[in-house]
Amino acid sequence: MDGALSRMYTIFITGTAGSGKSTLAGAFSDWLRSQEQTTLLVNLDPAALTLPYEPDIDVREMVDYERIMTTRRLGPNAALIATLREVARHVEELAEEVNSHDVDFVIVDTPGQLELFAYRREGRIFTRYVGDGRKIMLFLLDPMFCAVTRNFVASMFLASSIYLTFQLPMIQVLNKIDAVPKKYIDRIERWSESLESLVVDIENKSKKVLMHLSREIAQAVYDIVSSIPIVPVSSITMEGFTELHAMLTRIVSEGEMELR
Ligand SMILES: Nc1nc2c(ncn2[C@@H]2O[C@H](COP(=O)(O)OP(=O)(O)OP(=O)(O)O)[C@@H](O)[C@H]2O)c(=O)[nH]1
Ligand SMILES: [Mg+2]
Repeated sequence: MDGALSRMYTIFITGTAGSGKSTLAGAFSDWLRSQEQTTLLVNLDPAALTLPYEPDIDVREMVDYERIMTTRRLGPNAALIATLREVARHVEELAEEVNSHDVDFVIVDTPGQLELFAYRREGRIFTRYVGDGRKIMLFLLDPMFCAVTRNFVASMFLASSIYLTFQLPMIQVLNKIDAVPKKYIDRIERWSESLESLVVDIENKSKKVLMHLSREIAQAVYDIVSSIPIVPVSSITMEGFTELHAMLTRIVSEGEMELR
C-alpha cells in the first residue's frame, strides 16, 4: 500500500480499561459521518461482549475468544493474549480487508487490557499492517483519575511509554469531560502546559517520599509528554470533536514525529 498517496487516516484508539475507547470509536465515527466523511469501524477486541457501535470489520468473526479460553484452559488475560496472537497470524488477511475500503477514516478500537495490546508484539503488528496512509494513535485519559497530581504523573509515564512503543503521531484525548467539574479539566491542561505549575502542586500536595518520586518521574518524562497535544472531549455530548478532528489533520500534516 502506498501511504503517501492515500487520503486515508487510520486512527488507533488506546487507553486503560474502561477509559471510553469503544464509545469514542462509535461517537467520533458518527460525528465524522455527519461531516460528510466516510469511516470504517474496526473492532480489534476479541473479548468484547457488546459494543456501542456496529463494527464494519470485527476480529470476533476471525477468532473465538471464549473457545480459546475453554479449550486451552486459560484465564481471561492469557486467553486474550492467545487470541490476539491468532489474529496477528492472520494480520495480512485483516489488513487486506481493511485496506480494500476507500474511506477517509479507519477507526480501530483496541482491546480493553492496554498492556496486552501495547506491550506485546501483536499490538505493533496491527499498527504496522492495518490501515493505510496516515496513522495516528489516540491515547485516552480519564479526567477523574488524572486530576490528582500523582495520577497525572502516572498517566504521563504511561502516555510516554505508549508513544515510545508505537512511534506514531499521538494525541492524548481527555475523555468524559461532561462527567467532571470544569476545574479538573483546567487543572490538567495547566499541568500539561507548565512543568513548573505541576511541580509546585506536587510539592504542595504530596507526602515527602511520594513527592520526590512524583517530581523525579514528572521531570524525566515531561519533555516527551508535553510534545503530545491534549484535547478534551466528551463522547456523549460530542463536545471537542471539532478540535479533535482539527488536531488530527494538523498533527499528521506536520509530518514525521521527532522520534522516527
Ligand atoms: N459520561 C461519559 N461517559 C463515558 C464517555 N465515554 C465513555 N463513557 C462511559 O464509560 C464506560 C466505559 O466505556 P467504553 O467505551 O466501554 O470503554 P472502553 O475503554 O472501550 O472499555 P474496555 O474496552 O472494556 O476497556 C461506559 O459506561 C461509557 O458509557 C464520555 O465521554 N462521557
Ligand atoms: Mg472497549
